[in-house]
Parts: sequence; C-alpha cells; structure tokens
Amino acid sequence: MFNIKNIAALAAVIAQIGVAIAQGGAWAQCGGKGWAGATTCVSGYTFYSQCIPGTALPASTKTTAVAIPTTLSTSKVPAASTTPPATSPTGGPLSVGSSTGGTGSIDAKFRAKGKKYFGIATDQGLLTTGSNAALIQANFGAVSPENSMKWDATESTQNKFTFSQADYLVDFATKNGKVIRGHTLLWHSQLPNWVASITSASTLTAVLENHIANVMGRYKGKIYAWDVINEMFEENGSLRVDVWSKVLGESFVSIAFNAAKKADPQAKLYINDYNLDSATYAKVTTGMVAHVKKWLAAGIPIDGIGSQAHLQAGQGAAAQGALQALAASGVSEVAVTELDIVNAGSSDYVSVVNGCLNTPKCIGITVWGLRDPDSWRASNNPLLFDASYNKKAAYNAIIAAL
Ligand code: 9MR
Repeated sequence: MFNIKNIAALAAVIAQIGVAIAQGGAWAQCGGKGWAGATTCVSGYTFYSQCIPGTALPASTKTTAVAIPTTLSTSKVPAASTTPPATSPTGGPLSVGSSTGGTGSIDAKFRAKGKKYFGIATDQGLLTTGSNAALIQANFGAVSPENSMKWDATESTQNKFTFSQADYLVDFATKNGKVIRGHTLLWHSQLPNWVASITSASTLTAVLENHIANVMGRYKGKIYAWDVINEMFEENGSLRVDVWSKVLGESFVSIAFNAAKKADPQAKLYINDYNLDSATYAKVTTGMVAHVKKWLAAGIPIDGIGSQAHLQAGQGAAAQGALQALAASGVSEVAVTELDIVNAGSSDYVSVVNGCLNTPKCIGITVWGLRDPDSWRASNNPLLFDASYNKKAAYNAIIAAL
C-alpha cells in the first residue's frame, strides 16, 4: 500500500540519491509499492494507477488509486505475480459461489426465489477499507471487480500483465464462496494508448486474442461470467466508432467471443451495455437485440446480455420490459450488472428486483458499489448503504419485497 509512511521513506531515498523525478506522461505508471519513478502526471492527465487523460476522477477511484499493482511479467502465459486463487472443488465456475450472503440477507432471499446471486462491485482498495469486506461477506453473493480487471489495470504495457489487484478480488471471492463476474475484456474506455493507436487489423486481432487468453486464462474455472464486450453501441443502435470498429469492422465481436470461449469454455460470455433500460429504446431494439440475434445465428458464442442499469429516479418501472426484450434476443441468460439509481428510491429498486424475478432468464443483479460516497456517482445517493455503512431504506424495501 502506498501510504504516508512509505511516501516519506521514498522522499528520503530520493533526497539521498539526488534524483529529480519528472511528472509521468500520458499512460505512464505514476505510483505503487516500491515505485521510484514519477508520482504525479503532466497537465491534463490524472493519476489512476497510470496517467490517464482527464483532470477529474469519480470518487470511487480515489480510494483504489493508492493500491497499485507493480509486479509485472513479460511472460506470454498468465503471470504468477501472486499465489493464484485455489481451484474450486469441481473445477467449474458454478461451484464458486456455493455459499450465500448471510441468512436473511438480500442475496439469500433472492436465491430463495430461484436466482443465482445478488452481487456487488468492489476491489482491493475498498475490501481493505472500513466495513466493506464484512458487509459484502454478510449481504452479497457475488462480486464484480469495479476496476481491477480492465485493460489499463491488467496490461497497461503490451504483454506485461499485472494481476495483483484482480488476484486479491478473486481470492476474496473464492475464500468466501462468492460468484465472480469478470469485467471487462474489450472496451473503448480505460484502454491504454498503445492499443487505441493500433491501425493494423492483424496486429489488433493478435493483441486482443493475447489479452483475452492471458486475463481469462489466469482465472479459468473460477469466474462464472465475463463481460467480454462492454459498451459497443451508440444510442441509436449503431456500432460505436472506436479503435475496434474502425480497424476491425464488426469482426471484433466474433474475434473476442471466440477467443473468450477458447480461454475458458465454461464461463458464461456476456455483452454488456448501459441505457438498455426501456424495451422500445433504439439501443435495445436496433442495437443490442437485433445484433445479438444475428450474431447467435452466425454461431458466435454469446451466452448473455448484461444491462448495466445506471438509472435515473423513475426509470425502475421499465426494467422488466427491457429485461424481457433483451432475453427475447435468444441468449440463454440476462443480468442486471451495474445497478445504481439516482436518489436510491425504494420503489425504483424494488421494481428492478421484481423485473428480474419476473424474467426467467434473468439470473442475477449486481449493484455498482456498497456505500454512496464510494460510488462513481457519489453526489447522487445511488446505492444501498450510506456513508456510515448503514443499510438504507431501499435495501430494507427490497428485503420486504423478497
Ligand atoms: O465505477 C468505475 C469507476 O471507478 C472508474 O473510474 C470508471 C472508469 O474505469 O469505471 C467505473 O465503472 C464503469 C464500468 O466499468 C462500466 N460502466 C460504467 C461504470 C461507471 O462509470
């Protein structure tokens, strides 16, 4: 952990050797255990395990930014930077998550209605802070890494993989019997510039296949479901214009899903997006549903659609129709993957829970964080626990509804 004490120690070492440390440039590493290079970023870039474009960060990154993985491996095979998590007893991902949140918890009650989990996003920085670990252990049955499995966290430099934070999350989940949702393998955001600047289709294909083989391969058999592709649609249902579609056209979808199937054949493979919250919205109809139907017919191994569900107040009522529209695409399952709701209205939360209960293919709900102040939407009171780690009215309303 990069705390005040070792910052002071680092400063002393720097003073002793008389080295002037420059600011990190774009995408440069800028901190971490044992790190003796630049610890701030040039203007226009923000410290977040590396120097990323932009000047402001959501609150949730502030707590995690200090716990930086620094163990790098140049190996093509998954790096053993820390002890890998124990293999699940049967080797299959479904065995992970056999225990639930505590008796009477939101997870136990949701499972009693036939669902697989009621989960939460977290990561090492949060799990080692305050009451997060204890409350997640007691109340939730699944975890998603909020940031630690993203491309910038796992392969910020080409073919040098960093897994310490992701390993921590997987170890926590495995030891505590939680289902794990992997998030995410292909995304336009949090993508290092060395990837975003590739212009050759064969290079980008090889880079994508190598990334998926390494990241999924490391946790093979331990992850229930992966968000293979994240946020690839525009609001009008067309493909987002980013490095993936510009260089590979639509073929990146089959490349990614086939690589994922090869890396961990038992994992459920998802396509995930936001604003999939109304059955009649173009991003749902001409975007996700039409494309997934076509891709399934072409044999692309897509198992599920994830609806992030970052909702505004009043949007909960449409959740059921939207989930059913997504399920009708022909996937075998759907899930609510990143739920948070502006002002955390109890009726909106209960509507989303009922929407999943009333959609047979909906297997689970994940809330995007525990406490309001740690949310990426910290000023909107969106979550189920308040700043003092108390359950909010919406949590109790869900319990009552279940
Ligand atoms: O909550 C995440 C926040 O801490 C990160 O700074 C941000 C950028 O990586 O990502 C947030 O999570 C996003 C998720 O990965 C994809 N859907 C939108 C989420 C909220 O921005």
